[in-house]
Amino acid sequence: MFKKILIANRGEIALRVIRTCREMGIQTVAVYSTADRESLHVRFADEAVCIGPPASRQSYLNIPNIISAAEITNADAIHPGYGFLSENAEFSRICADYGIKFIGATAEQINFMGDKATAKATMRAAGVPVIPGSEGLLDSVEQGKELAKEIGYPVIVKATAGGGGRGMRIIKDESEFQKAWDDAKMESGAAFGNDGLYLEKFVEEPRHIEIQVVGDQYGKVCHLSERDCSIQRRHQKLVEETPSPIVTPELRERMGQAAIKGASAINYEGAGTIEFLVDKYGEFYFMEMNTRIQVEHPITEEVTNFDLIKEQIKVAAGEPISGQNYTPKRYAMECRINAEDPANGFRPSPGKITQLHFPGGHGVRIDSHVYAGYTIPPNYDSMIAKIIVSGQSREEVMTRMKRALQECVIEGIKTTIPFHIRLMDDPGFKSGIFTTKYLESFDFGGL
Ligand code: MV4
Repeated sequence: MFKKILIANRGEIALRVIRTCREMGIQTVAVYSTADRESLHVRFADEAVCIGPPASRQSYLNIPNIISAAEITNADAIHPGYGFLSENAEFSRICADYGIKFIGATAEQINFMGDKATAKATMRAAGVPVIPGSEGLLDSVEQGKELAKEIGYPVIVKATAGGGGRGMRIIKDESEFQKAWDDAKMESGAAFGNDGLYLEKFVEEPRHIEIQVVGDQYGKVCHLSERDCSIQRRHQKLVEETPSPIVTPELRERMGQAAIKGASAINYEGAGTIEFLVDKYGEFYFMEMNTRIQVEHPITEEVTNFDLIKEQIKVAAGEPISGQNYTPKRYAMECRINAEDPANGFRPSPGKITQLHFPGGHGVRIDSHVYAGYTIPPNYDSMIAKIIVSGQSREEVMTRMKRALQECVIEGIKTTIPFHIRLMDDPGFKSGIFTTKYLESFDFGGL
């Protein structure tokens, strides 16, 4: 087992990793930017190293500084959390070169899954259902139009280097094709330095459902069922829940087996997520694979009793997994509390938290790094807390979540709490029948 892990991240996920390390008897090293001197991850870690100024590029994305911090503290592994360097192939490779275990995917796996057309081809070859479309990249706009005519409009062109909704365009008919193509090419070239595009049938009003997998170094992969992440706004998830209200035991079994096939095909080791779109007919299709721990991992922990960070660390250290798939018996939901104003287009609201009280009680878990008197820096992600609630039914979880949200006091900044309270009372949300477009027509007025 590792003796010392450096956490190459900040905020709640840095704390989350430190907590599990402490329980496992593993020493921890925090790294921090000058904006995060007063952060809890710095105080809770056994050691802390300043790695640069506030800008992410110069601190949390600064590979030489992070490797130096690991070298001088003698860390034998690095946990990258989510975001930042968690899916950076170069960083994974450099850690390996320095003999530091990267608790995440190999450089090869990250490159494979980071190129979406390649990822899709790999999954298709492994027998995972994929959305009908081009085989690999499109060579020309003419080829794209030809294919679109065959499979039928609407179609979508996507940047192979994209993901999370960037560099894609929906095309309703052939007259829109040229402009959508030019725009997507331009945008992806500028954003990713790679303007390769592929084409798919556009799936209308889907649900976003992802399967959590864990693999070990001996080729065994298990799945821990799904998370429904359909409640999101502009590709930012706001609420996640498990089990999904629309996933039947039969669908779960098929999606779970597909996820295992996909992860096994790339010898996946560690915690990963296979994202699927589920259409209105209940058909599911591979969308992307995330080779990191995700923000919403706690809802899976609450229903399975696994500590997913501990699983990541154990498999990275070479321990085998039991290989049991999971069938849900409980319910869990997460609300992301962001320092944003939901009444004004979710505009960021950094600043000082003057008063703070987090909810507690039966079935309530808070993952957060903030405290009364903490100043939220403007440089990073606006998420300040996750309220995670579990219970015996979806109804119980929604009631408990509303109670927890009402108990929560955060003064000095605006937060997404008023939105979440309204959502817990919303008939459409309560029905369990909604799509990824749900928030497009949600009334955010007067929050
Ligand atoms: C799609 C799609 C419909 N049809 N692909 C959005 C993020 C990126 N991972 C892919 N995305 C989509 N791909 C086809 N062929 C609709 C989306 C999409 C979406 C997916 C999941 C959750 C929210 C979404 C919001 C808008 C579009």
